[in-house]
Amino acid sequence: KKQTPCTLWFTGLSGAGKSTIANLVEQALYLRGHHSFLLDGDNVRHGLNQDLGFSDTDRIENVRRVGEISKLFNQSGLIVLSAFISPFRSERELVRQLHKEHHFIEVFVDTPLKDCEQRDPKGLYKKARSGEIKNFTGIDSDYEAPLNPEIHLCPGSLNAKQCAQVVIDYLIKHQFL
Ligand code: GGZ
Repeated sequence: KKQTPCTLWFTGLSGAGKSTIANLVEQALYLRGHHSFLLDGDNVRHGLNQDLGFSDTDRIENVRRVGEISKLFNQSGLIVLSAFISPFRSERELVRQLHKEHHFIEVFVDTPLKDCEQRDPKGLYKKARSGEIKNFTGIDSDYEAPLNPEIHLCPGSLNAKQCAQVVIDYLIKHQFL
């Protein structure tokens, strides 16, 4: 089915819902007959980027590599969904510049820290608070929220399925699908 390749770049805190929403968008794209590829910590940090940790320098390199991979998949015609905290504005801007004009779609998954910390599905915030994990985003490592994202999702007021629908509607409205 006809599609314009683009990268949906999901950014937000750990536990914000990036991967959950990205997975639902991918499912919806598949059902509509589109070809996409999802990149997240699970398939990238265990393989290509297994040499990287969570220092600022390593996160910057993580995001840079994922940006380059996203671009390559775009060039092969795919819609890419990348779900990484990607905490720094400047690296997200670099990834935007790598992409063809208007083909980088920043999706801010705006779940407040207190909500992420309350849910804490993997117990990581608890460990970060106790000092067992260092450099944890939102606790002792920065998160720079997007200033002007193409899509701003508030999972506090919409469920994951509704958030995914907002993304699909954006793609249709801007003629990517
Ligand atoms: C943040 C960490 C950390 C630290 C491990 N800080 O909720 P999760 O578990 O599944 O998602 C988080 C994931 C973040 O990896 P990213 O590649 O998205 O980060 S970045 O874009 O900043 O490079 C979390 C887990 O890894 N995790 N230690 N210190 N998240």
